[in-house]
Amino acid sequence: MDLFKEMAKAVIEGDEEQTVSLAKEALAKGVDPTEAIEKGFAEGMKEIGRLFETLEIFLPQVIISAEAMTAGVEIFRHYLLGKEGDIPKKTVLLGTIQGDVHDIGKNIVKIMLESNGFKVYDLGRDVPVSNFIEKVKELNPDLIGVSALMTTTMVHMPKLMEALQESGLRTKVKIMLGGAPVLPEWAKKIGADGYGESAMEAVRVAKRLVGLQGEGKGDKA
Ligand code: B12
Repeated sequence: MDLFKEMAKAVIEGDEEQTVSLAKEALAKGVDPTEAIEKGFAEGMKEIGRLFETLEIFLPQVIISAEAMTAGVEIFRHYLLGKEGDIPKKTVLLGTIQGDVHDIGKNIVKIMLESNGFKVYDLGRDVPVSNFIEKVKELNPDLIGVSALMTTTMVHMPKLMEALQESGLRTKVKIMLGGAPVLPEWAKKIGADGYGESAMEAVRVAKRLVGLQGEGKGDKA
């Protein structure tokens, strides 16, 4: 079986030892971490999503798979952080929106941004709109990245846009949205500067928004 398929299988089976060991194997073989995460682990998580939706598995199994994926991704994170240079960095304030505890995708976006030279302030998950505002004031980031995985929580994104307007911060910071239910048209409609459908796309869009090179199809938002 090829390595990416084994990585996906390990996530599906919720085998944390195996995700860690396969991540190490991928690094030893010189496989690109970004590709390994997206084509290996993330594919496994997609299948878990499908099985959950068709009621073939239940929440505890999703949690176990999520933990296995996180453990594997962490191996790549350590590796990528070790390769960082000292150049001044553009800053990104990142978080999963209010009411939403899904942070696997956001954490992958974080790793990809960090490994592409951004300094990321991670506010974590279930982040109230007011916290984003406070942190923008405190940290003055170049960009805000917001993730939402539920239709019931993405409704807080326009609230964040409004709060930024009202506090006079909107012109000082760019905003990029993502997460499975978020669409580029919607991001555009609520006035965001960019949208990324994957972590790789997030990096391209982020670079464009802060004036570094890079572009992607999510730019249109
Ligand atoms: C794993 C998972 C969980 C885990 C989360 C663990 C964790 N730490 O994240 C647990 C078990 C805790 C969980 C809980 C719940 N979940 Co859940 N969960 C999922 C599942 C199966 C996978 C999500 C995932 O991690 N995908 C893999 C990652 C890699 O993909 P991603 O998040 O999309 O991220 C990628 C891109 O979107 C993008 N991206 C992500 N963020 C950002 C941000 C920016 C700025 C950019 C540019 C890009 C970007 O890049 C990422 C990498 O490529 C989905 C099903 C699905 N199909 O999505 C349901 C799903 C999201 N969950 C759902 C539900 C309903 C729940 C619960 C309410 C369950 C319940 N009934 O009790 C609770 C919610 C609690 C809460 N308040 O948030 C629903 C949401 C439905 C809706 N309303 O829209 C889904 C769709 C399943 C379903 N069909 O019912 N869940």
